Amino acid sequence: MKRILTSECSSKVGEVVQISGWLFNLRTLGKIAFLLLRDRGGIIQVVLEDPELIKQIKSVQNGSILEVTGKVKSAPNTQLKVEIENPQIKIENPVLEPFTIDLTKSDINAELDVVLDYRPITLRHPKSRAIFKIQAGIVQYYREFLTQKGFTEFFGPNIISASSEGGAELFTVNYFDNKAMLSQSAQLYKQMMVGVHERVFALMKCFRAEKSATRRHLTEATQFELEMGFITDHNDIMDILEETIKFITEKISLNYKAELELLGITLPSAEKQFPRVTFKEALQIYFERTGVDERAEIDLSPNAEKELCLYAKEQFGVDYIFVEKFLRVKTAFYAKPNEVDPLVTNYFDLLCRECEIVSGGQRINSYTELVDSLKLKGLNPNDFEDYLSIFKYGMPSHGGFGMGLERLTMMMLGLSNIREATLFPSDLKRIAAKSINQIK
Ligand code: AMO
Repeated sequence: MKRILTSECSSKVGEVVQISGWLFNLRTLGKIAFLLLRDRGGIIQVVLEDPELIKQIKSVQNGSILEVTGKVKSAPNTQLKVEIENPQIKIENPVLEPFTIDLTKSDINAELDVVLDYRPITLRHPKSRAIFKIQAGIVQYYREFLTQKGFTEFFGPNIISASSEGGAELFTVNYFDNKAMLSQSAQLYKQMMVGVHERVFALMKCFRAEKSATRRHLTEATQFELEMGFITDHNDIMDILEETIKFITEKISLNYKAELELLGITLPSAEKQFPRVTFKEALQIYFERTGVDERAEIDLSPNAEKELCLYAKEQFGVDYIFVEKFLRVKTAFYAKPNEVDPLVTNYFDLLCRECEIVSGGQRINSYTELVDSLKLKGLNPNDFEDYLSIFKYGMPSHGGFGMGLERLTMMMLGLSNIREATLFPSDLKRIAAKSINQIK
């Protein structure tokens, strides 16, 4: 008999089917036992009444791989509205060691550190699975939307020979007899790709050797990268970003209802227009609302970001807010200075719920201006030779953005730590979830 999925059983009431999956849990109630079997379609209840079978299965640990053959019966009170009765059960691969964390409880009652110590297994918890199902959906809809809008996906390099962002936040790796670097973003490559396809996007790993041990920083993150040519200014980039977020939100709320319900969350509201305030206005709003005077600061503090999100929610009924025209001293060398006020750039951040999830803007597209800007930031134009060459051979006005996948997932799902939205997080204490102390 051919295996079917638990989710396909509802159309097979009265028929004998074969399903395979993980033993999620077993409960005995007097002479009956209820076995829950999990596969990628969901969790189905299997009713056991044969005393011999119950005795045999009772000794099998959760997580064991089972093949169940039985008759599908309607059961309106169960998750899939059907259950399996009269089963024959084959133990395909038994679990021999009991697992110390109970995955059948509605939440894993353990500290995040413990959850990460056992990451390959704790990822199997239904809530964790729901987070990463939704994350995969976010990626799918990002691709779908931008492809519709005429963007071409590209795959940039992660091993590079010069910094892509400037700054010291770089990991170096031994590359045979040379030193190479892990890319901080696909910045230079996405700009190069504008010369090729005009509109491009990518989903790329980025590596940041930042010594920031916060709830929202990783050393290996994933970025949605986007770049497009023939723009008027950064407003065109904010427009496409806003449309992208609206599309993703609508699709996730429509197609991931079960996961959202399981997680008990409401997505950030994105229907109304996202407000756009300048950096200067943002600090003024923060001051007026809290009395905290950061108007002389050159960047937004985490508290200011949080307050601006509250402002957007209260005043505009939306959980997103753009802050634009950052000070030139604080923006990257490639950010285009504003024509009216050259002390600020046509650069923006998008904040959601409590923090920045996207940075982007219009880029400089003149060769000489770029060389000057590199020098102004203390960078050596010789290290950017390939990149600079595109500006000699035809570059339209262009701009783009970088959006952290894990940051977006964290904020969309209201998670308290970015590591919950990262399968195998690396940070100051861990490499791919494994504690550095354990590796040594
Ligand atoms: P930026 O450095 O602001 O901009 O990064 C863009 C977005 O990437 C995510 N992000 C991170 N997520 C987790 N941990 C980190 N350490 C981390 N660093 C960045 C955030 C952030 O908003 N090249 C520019 C983008 C551009 O101008 O197109 C850049 O990389 O969500």
